[in-house]
Amino acid sequence: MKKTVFITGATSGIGKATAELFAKQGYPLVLCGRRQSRLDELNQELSSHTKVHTLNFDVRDKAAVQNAIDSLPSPFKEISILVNNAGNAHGMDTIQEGNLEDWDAMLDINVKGLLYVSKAIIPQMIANKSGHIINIGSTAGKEVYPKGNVYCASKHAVDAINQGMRMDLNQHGIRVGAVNPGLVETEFSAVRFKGDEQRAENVYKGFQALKPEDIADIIHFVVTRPYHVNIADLVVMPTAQASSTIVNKNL
Ligand code: NDP
Ligand code: 8X3
Repeated sequence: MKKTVFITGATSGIGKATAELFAKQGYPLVLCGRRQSRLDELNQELSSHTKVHTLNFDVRDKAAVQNAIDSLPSPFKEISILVNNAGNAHGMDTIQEGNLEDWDAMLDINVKGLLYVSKAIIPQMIANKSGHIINIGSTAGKEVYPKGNVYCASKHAVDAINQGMRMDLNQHGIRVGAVNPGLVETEFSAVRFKGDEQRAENVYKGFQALKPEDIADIIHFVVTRPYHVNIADLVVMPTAQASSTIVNKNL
């Protein structure tokens, strides 16, 4: 029997591609997001491969997070692999022009949401003396770029939380690691630019961005290493990208 994988932000992009890959490998899945129609579609699409349970909650709502996880039926209760993926950038402004609601969204979702989900799942991993947590960070958690201020801060926080989690859970035999992608073509920029499709498309124009399937593949590699191997921190960029601000559009 394969281990149960719990994926936040499974309705789109990296989370969805990860759900699809793990489903094909036969892992029981708990898939989370806020868009119920997408959760239903995923459930229908993936149930031919594996057992799927969907949970609809906003990671910002700590009571909803705990209730959703408490509500899991017994075949899904024992979570062995947690992929902390839900998150987005909201806006891209100088600090002086930044929007307070965007700042709240990024810190509440990318940082506090990740903490709430982890806090609800870690106790049973400790009780089972096993578990694997993969935190989806970003190159934005390794460097800062102009107008990236608060998004970068949120991902730097994920980097710190990843390290802290690994230290604190070490005594319990729980593996913790981060996957930090560069530019991946998903709904990320459409969310960041609030539906301005042209602006979102321009982000990925003129070079081959990473695909969400590339990150899913890496997450699968990370979790299929032998137990004594923990990929603690991994950075992956498109070949065309050298840093947040250097992208070769002439390849
Ligand atoms: P998408 O916008 O395609 O997916 C984001 C996912 O997060 C969706 O499934 C969305 O589901 C979920 N989500 C967003 N807000 C909430 C919330 N408040 N509560 C619950 N779920 C939420 O973007 P990506 O796939 O690109 O992003 C996934 C992760 O990867 C993020 O953490 C992002 O920061 C990170 N990342 C992305 C990169 C990129 O270039 N695309 C690069 C580096 C890191 P729903 O709306 O249904 O709730
Ligand atoms: C997403 C990558 O460069 O758009 O985390 O911030 S970037």
